[in-house]
Amino acid sequence: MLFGRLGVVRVCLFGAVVISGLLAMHPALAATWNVNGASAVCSDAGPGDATTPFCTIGKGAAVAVAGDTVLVAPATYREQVTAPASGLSGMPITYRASAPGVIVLGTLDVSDPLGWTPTGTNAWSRPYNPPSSPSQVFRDGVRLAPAASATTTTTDSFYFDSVAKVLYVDIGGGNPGVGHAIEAGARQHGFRLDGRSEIVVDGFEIRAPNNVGVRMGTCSAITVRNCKVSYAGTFGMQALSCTTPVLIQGNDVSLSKSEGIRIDTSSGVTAQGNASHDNIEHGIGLRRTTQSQVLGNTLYANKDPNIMRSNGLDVDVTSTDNLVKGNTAYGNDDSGIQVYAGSARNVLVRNVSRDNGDHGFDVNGSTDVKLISNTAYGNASNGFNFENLAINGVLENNIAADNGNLRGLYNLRVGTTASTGLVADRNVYWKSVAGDQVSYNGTAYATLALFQATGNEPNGVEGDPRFRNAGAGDLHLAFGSSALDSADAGVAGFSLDDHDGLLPFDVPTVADTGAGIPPYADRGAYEYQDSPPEAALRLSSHSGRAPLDVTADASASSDDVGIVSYTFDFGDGTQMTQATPKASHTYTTAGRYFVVLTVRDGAGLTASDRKHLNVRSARGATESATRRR
Ligand SMILES: [Ca+2]
Ligand SMILES: [Ca+2]
Ligand SMILES: [Ca+2]
Repeated sequence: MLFGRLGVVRVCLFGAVVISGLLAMHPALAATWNVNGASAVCSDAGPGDATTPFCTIGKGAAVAVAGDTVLVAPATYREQVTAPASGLSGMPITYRASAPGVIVLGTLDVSDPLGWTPTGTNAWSRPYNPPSSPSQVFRDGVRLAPAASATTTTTDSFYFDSVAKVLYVDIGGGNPGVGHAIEAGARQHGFRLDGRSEIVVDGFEIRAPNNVGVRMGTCSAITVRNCKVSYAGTFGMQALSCTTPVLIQGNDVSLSKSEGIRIDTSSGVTAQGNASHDNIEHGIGLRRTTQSQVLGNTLYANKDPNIMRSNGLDVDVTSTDNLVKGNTAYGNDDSGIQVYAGSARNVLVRNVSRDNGDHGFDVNGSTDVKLISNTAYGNASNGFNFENLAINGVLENNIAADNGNLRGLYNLRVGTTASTGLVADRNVYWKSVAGDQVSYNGTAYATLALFQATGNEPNGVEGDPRFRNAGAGDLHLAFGSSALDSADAGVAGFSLDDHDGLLPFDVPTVADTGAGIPPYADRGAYEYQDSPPEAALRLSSHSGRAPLDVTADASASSDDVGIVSYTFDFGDGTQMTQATPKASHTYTTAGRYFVVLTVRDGAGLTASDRKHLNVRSARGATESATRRR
């Protein structure tokens, strides 16, 4: 960056506290503080410029004021970054990784064999007194189990005596440091942003803190994006008692001992486009949180090996009035998305929940929850489940397919205390094997028609949604789906843009039986989009003497909506575009030609096919030396 400006700012910074006021008037003076823990010449006593960077992120944090950037180069930083100051509106303090590989590590290396002493059991011990008592210890990157005492360790476990400050590690008898990398928890958090506002944290890799990867307590105006958090001792990220705006975006959070992302007692928090997976508890958890948004996250493989309790998304403990849109939850041990315990008036729209260990969508003890345009497929229990006084639910425009097949369960279950006020309409039900579609108010219904006799689902459909490739997790709709052009776009909570951000497409060959505007929106999380055509060309002849008559036949070409034009390029300068699939042409000159067919559908999507052709000289004529291609 601009060294001249940096120089000016540095002079100012070393000058006085009034700098933040000056910067507010002169935002162009914002400084960049360089940190490079891998540099041989780094110094926390130096200027923090590109030539002599700081060694620690903490030093950059200590000097940064509103508008500044702490730019951190790739290295491993064994520190907790505690933000000591807030930015100002429009002038945040930005912590940014300059490239991938900026690792904020929460552990200390205790691999040195001489540091360990044998005990009377298989455990070895060493004095250990880090800033934060270890909640976890790793052998060669693998978490050891916590033991209850120093004398009851088992193989691959640890115990920390927090009074005597002694760490015990049991790897089955040997010295833990011989042939192994042992890392023990030493710092509470990766980043701690408590009480701060106007902070941006961007691009860091945060590993194995004793507690939280990125901790945001009593915060506002915080953005945490593009970070990778793994092996947090509790939550990968935690927003506690935060107020709008807080943006948690584009992060990858995994292997937390608790939830990947926890949002607690907050409002106006947006979690968007994150991947949260392989955590021991939920991918994302909301508690006591309102007016927040969970958008477009991918939540998978969250699982506690000891008990089924881990959901992709858990909206829980009076978390009301939130928007849950466009998320994908799959392969979680418990339900994909659940709304629990007094979490009223949440709107779930355009989400996909598939192949989870319990329900696709589970609404329990929470009233007035709207489930609009979601897709539930292949979940072990019910696709959509309402129970325990989850009254006044709204279920419209959803697809429920092949849920509960192996457990004798249902695409939709509404328990006896949850049926009051239910509005269920315009959903698609499908089972590819025998089984009841619905359980409603204590009665099972084998078909949608039988369920419709209860007065529900006047516009429901029982039919194959024709997912593109359900076995591979692709639940986009294929042509001929039972979900096409039939959703109610006027229902409260409906989203015109689908799970992928695409708008409804009107399939001309499918009658528009939807309601609202437009009347051709589709049911489920995805809007069917026009597919490109397939071109297929046949020639009546591939060789012969000039003059050679050839008919090009494109009638085996196809399109989901219909081909509107066929273009034939015969390769000798003759080209024709027409609405019919056959064209004839006479070659008069010997040569080798390619005939190219291009078909175009009504949306302008094209596809091509080509065939080659050999025209020999006319009988008696000298073999032409002219050969084309
Ligand atoms: Ca449509
Ligand atoms: Ca249509
Ligand atoms: Ca098409």
